[in-house]
Amino acid sequence: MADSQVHRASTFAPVNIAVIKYWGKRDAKLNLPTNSSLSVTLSQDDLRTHTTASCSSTFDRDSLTLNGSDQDISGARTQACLQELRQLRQEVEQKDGSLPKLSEFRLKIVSENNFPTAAGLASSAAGFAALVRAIANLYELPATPTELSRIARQGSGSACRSLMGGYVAWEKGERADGLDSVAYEVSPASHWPNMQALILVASAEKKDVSSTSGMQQTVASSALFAHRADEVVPKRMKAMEKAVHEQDFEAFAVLTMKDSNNFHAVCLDTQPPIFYMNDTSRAAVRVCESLNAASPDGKPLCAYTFDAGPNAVIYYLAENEEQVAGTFKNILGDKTGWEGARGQKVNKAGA
Ligand code: 2P0
Repeated sequence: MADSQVHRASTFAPVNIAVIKYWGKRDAKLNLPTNSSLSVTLSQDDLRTHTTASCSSTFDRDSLTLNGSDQDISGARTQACLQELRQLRQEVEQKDGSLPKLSEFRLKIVSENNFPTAAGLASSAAGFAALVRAIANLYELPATPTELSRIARQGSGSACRSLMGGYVAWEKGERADGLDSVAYEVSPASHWPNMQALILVASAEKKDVSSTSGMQQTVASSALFAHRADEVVPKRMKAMEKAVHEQDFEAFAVLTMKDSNNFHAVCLDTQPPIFYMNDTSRAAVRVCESLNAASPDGKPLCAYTFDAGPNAVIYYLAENEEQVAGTFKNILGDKTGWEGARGQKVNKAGA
């Protein structure tokens, strides 16, 4: 008799915000980056994707819904993730013949984001990380977070960094097949527990230029880009890992702000130019700069960073909450183009 049972597994994956940015691919098909990157994983209690993966002999097609609407999963990136996970399950089934043949069943994937999709809030990162881990859990794969990061990377580059909590690096790798282009934990969140992030939403609308096409245009046309990828980022990766290991907020803040500005400079140097930051974003930079200029010991109190959109993420230490978050929230009260703010903790991502 055919097995009509529905097998199911669920997981959460958090958003990560890079402090050394990924921008540029050395291999678009395998989704391999031109430079390494480093991010901070935010608490999954707030911004996160929740995904349930199920499979059954009764399902007639693979499907994915996001916030209730059916998604196209025929793209090469999603297919690469599904095929690889199925193949790994097949290998497990071949070793243990008593296991149900889940690899032969169609998959139903149901995802919910609790934040705006594609508005520069790292939705694809949390989305693909949750998709890959939910299916890996469903298939009971004996894979480590680093192994899963290699699969999630093929869905969306930044997703590989959302499979771990705390401070996470994505090593660009040297191999043409991408097997060494994976994420690793630099330090767990508990190593630097007073790190905080404040997300300032300037616009929750979908961004004009997708990251994928924006970075391709940058690689093809920016004269500054090679210098960033070859010279600037490799030095900053080392310096940022050191700053995290030593809990050196001054170094962390300076590197974070410089790398955000360098990334937006190569966007501006792209043909046609890409403007992710707007006047509201620049106002946040000025607030941050004036807070830092007024710091009693001359050391930065906060650091801004902007991804592929106008929203700001402000990193600061808990002891400076009142000064930093208080100042930004007062400004928000003046309605200067901000739609809202969300304080984030940097916690360990749960499995
Ligand atoms: C980052 N961003 O490191 C950088 C900073 C945006 C700016 O990773 O083409 O959506 O899916 O691999 O991961 C956004 O790029 O791009 C990104 P794909 P992804 O977080």
